[in-house]
Amino acid sequence: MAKEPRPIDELTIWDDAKAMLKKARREGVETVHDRLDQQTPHCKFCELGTTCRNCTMGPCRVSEKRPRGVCGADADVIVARNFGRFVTGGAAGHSDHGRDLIEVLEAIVEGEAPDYKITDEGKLFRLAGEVGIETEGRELMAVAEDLMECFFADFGSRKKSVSLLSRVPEVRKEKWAKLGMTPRGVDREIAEMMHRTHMGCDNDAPNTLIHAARTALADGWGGSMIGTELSDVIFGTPTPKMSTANLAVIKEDKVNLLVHGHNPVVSEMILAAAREPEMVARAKELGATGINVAGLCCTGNELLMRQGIPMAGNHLMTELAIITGAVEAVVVDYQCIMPSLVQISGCYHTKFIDTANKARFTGAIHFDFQPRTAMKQAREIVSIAIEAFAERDAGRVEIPGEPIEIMTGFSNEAVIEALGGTLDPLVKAIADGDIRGAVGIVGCNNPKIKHDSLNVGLTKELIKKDILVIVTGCVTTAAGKAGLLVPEAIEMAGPGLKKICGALGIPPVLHYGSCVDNSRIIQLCAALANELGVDISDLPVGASSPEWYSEKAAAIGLYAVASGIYTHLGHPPNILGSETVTNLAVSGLEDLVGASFFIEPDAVKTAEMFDERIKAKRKGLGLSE
Ligand code: XCC
Ligand code: SF4
Repeated sequence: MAKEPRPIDELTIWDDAKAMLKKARREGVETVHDRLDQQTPHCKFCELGTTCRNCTMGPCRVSEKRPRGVCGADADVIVARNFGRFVTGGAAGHSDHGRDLIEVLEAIVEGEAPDYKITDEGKLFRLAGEVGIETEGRELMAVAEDLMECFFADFGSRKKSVSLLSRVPEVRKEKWAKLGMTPRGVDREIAEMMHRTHMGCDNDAPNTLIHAARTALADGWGGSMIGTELSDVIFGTPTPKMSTANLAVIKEDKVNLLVHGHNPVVSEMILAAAREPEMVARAKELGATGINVAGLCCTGNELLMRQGIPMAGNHLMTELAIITGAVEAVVVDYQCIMPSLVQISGCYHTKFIDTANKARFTGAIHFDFQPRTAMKQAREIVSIAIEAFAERDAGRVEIPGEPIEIMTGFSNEAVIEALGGTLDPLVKAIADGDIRGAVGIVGCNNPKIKHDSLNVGLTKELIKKDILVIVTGCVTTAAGKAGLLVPEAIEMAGPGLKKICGALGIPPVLHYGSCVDNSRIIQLCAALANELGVDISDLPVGASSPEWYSEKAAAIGLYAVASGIYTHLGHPPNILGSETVTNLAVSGLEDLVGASFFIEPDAVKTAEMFDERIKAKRKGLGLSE
């Protein structure tokens, strides 16, 4: 018997989402929430992490009654192996994205990417300097070539550590070295995890988890960081700017093209093509007033940060955006793109276009997007969107609400510039207790959690306590829609934050970019620690992913913890079937790396936990609570 669908009010906190969920039910369109109902209750073994499918003597499910798999692996080993592979999947995703940026840089250096260029030359030289490349008196392209080689080598097996570890405080690096946690090469750690978790290899749960942390660190300080930095080099380092968010950024009178996925290599070019006069002219011929490129998820964040495009929604809004009936095309690259978007597009006039050979969707229009032909392909893609405008059924269009203002573009470079060129004013504000600490709230939506309730709830609780919040990924749109990403949001903050942010004219919640841009946050933490001459774990900072769902989020969480940052998750990963693994995650890691995870589904309690932690760390630094 089919289950009753859950009441729409329980699914999301947003009016735009509710309106589209109602429309979906009216029009018989299935969404992620319906499918969650079909899939629950989930398999208990899988939830606990105690299933193993790593060989064909199994699959095995272990429990109190049957404590060992066919090979003899117990729950600790199985859970650790599963979690290790889970984190590794995330590290691979971010890092392969980072590699794609190195390949674009390579194509630029070789003169094979006529439509891309080095936009931030100063940043390229600075980066080269940081990784020990000679820059004095050298040509831009020669330095770019060396940097490209250096970053490619960070993926391999010939280094003792990835190059951007140059940013990490010495004490932290010593800790990692002692633990065997120093990330050597991105692909190496990923491959080694697959090796270790083969039957008959690493059968000691803590040892597997140490390598999981090393793999995550290779992501955070390697693949992700390279992704962020080279995106800045190629497309420009973000600076503060205003934009808008929610479904109302979709315009009834325009050709609406949504970019979705993660990599700006595709979406930047789509935006450039959509801005060409010939394209706009064709859209007008068909009766539109122009072309509107809006973002979903992280490629949306990338373009929001650098180009100020509006944000249509986060993860759980992606299906709903199409249900407005006003979207001509969804253009995707990779990661977090629900395959259901193909079916939903098919219910409307929407063209679903994929662009990566490594992320194809059955039923999509496919482009093998390449640096050499990028602009030509982008024009073809935009043309498909424009022509689709003629097929739109005006009777099925419903765009809810009004767009909300947001401020974006806070790269570390932009923050330091706003502070007058150094971190000193920030250090002083922390020392004075005006800013008591900072928490990065990052990550996803998950249909198991009322959409954005925790993302928004926690952000509000923290700023009340004078804790600066930095957001990335899908939390961005959540914070934005809640009115937290504008300077006026200081009214919701505590007195200290109100004073500092008010003086600087910035919001108490800073948008720092996409998921790979969490590397900006750890870089900031490292810079603060270096400035104070302490370890990252001594800082009054934290991280949180309240509504996470993805392997990538687990990798981010683990590199944050391994970097010394106390990290909250709104619900646990599938590890509870092993006491050893669970205890290590929520307390044991504290002894090893000076930080651990904590799991808490309630926003108020979570904020209290952060508050306690920040008090303790402030005390440790000799500061007032
Ligand atoms: Fe994906 Fe990055 Fe999560 Fe959003 S936040 S659902 S991972 S798009 Ni990274
Ligand atoms: Fe079962 Fe061991 Fe094979 Fe896993 S590796 S499926 S526990 S026999």
